[in-house]
Order: sequence, then structure tokens, then C-alpha cells
Amino acid sequence: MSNAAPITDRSTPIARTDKAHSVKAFIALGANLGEPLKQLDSAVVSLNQQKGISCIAMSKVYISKPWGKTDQPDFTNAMLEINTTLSAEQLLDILQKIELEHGRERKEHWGARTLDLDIILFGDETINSQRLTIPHPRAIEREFVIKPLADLDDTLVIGQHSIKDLLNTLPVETMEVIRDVTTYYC
Ligand code: A4P
Ligand code: MG
Repeated sequence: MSNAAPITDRSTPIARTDKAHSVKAFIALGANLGEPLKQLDSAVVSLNQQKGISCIAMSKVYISKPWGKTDQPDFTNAMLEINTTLSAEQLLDILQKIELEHGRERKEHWGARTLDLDIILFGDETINSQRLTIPHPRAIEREFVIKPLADLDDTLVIGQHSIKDLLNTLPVETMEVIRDVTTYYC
């Protein structure tokens, strides 16, 4: 007779895989100092090496005119889809560490930067804490966020807005595609 506990015994904790706890999140990648495309790709490699993060796909890569503060170089932007078992705050800690490793200096709000990693969506969570606002509050105003997001999943909804509606109503910015493929990691 086997001594193994019956699998129907619910008093025994059920072993869960990481996948069972994982959340899908979207991270906006931006840079306009140094070698922006290299920094974006290097950030994705770093993120994929972190415990609790697996990269799913990186969108096409775009160049756009600076939004907000216009007297700075053009930006290179893309979107990254990940699965993560981290909390949103833990993810932010890692994003900020990777920004620093890529020479990020925080001198002025909306200023030029070697790397900016913003959490756009974290599952279906709404977060308004001291450190985090999710969905990202300015995402719906920015074609350089919405377009790469739509490359990855055009069924997404941000707050009350569907990505498809946003794409149709956003003022068209001058965006150049500099890498015309989505990169899949799994
Ligand atoms: N924070 C709050 N919510 C979030 C979130 N969802 N994701 C807090 C990430 N961080 C979030 O950010 C300041 C603080 O925001 C963080 O400490 C975090 O606790 P920051 O990156 O240090 O600097 P920032 O410039 O003041 O803000 P942010 O949000 O990065 O600036 P934006 O609004 O992203 O603007 N034009 C083009 N074409 N492309 C760009 O990528 N980017 C900016 C930066 C301006 N113009 C641009 C682009
Ligand atoms: Mg940021």
C-alpha cells in the first residue's frame, strides 16, 4: 500500500507553479540620450534575467518627436509585455535599478534620459499610491505609447478606453518605425 497522501486531500497545501500567480504587465520603454535602441534592447535582456519576470514580446520600435518638453532629442520608444510574479512595487524597484544601471539621471521632469521604464498596465489592477499610478496616467494621450501597445494586443482596454478607439482618436504624431517586427521571447 502506498503511503502517499491522496491527491484529493484538500488539507494538504496544493503546490502552485509561478505561472498560477503571475500577472501580465506592459512596460513602456523610452530613451533619447546615448544609444537609445541599444539601451532599450539591453533593458529587455536585463528584465528577462530577473527572478519573477519573463518577457513575452517586445513591440516594433519607433522614433517620435519629444512630447511635453520639446527642446530635447527625438525619442526611441517601444512596449514590452511580461509575465511577473512580483508585486507592482517590486517591479518598479527593478525598473528603477535597471534605469540607473543604464546611466539614468533624474535631473528634470520629462527631461532627456538614457532609459525610461514606465509601467503602463499591471494585470487589471488600478493603483494610486505615493509611488505608483496604474494604469499610467498619461498613456492614453500618447501615440508613442498606444501604438506599440496595439502592436502587442489591440484588444486591451485602459480605464474606459479601448486601444482601438484611442488609435482612431489620438492626434497623429510623426512616428517613424525603425524596427518593423515584434520580437517574441516565448
Ligand atoms: N511613477 C508613478 N506611476 C508610475 C508608473 N506607472 N510607472 C513614479 C513608473 N513610474 C511611475 O518618474 C517619476 C516617478 O514616477 C517615479 O519615481 C515613480 O515612483 P521618473 O521616470 O523618475 O521621471 P519623470 O520624467 O518625472 O516621469 P515619467 O513618468 O517617466 O515621465 P513621462 O510622463 O513618461 O515623460 N516624448 C516621447 N516622444 N517619448 C517619450 O518616451 N517621455 C517623456 C517622459 C516625455 N516625452 C516623451 C517621452
Ligand atoms: Mg518613468
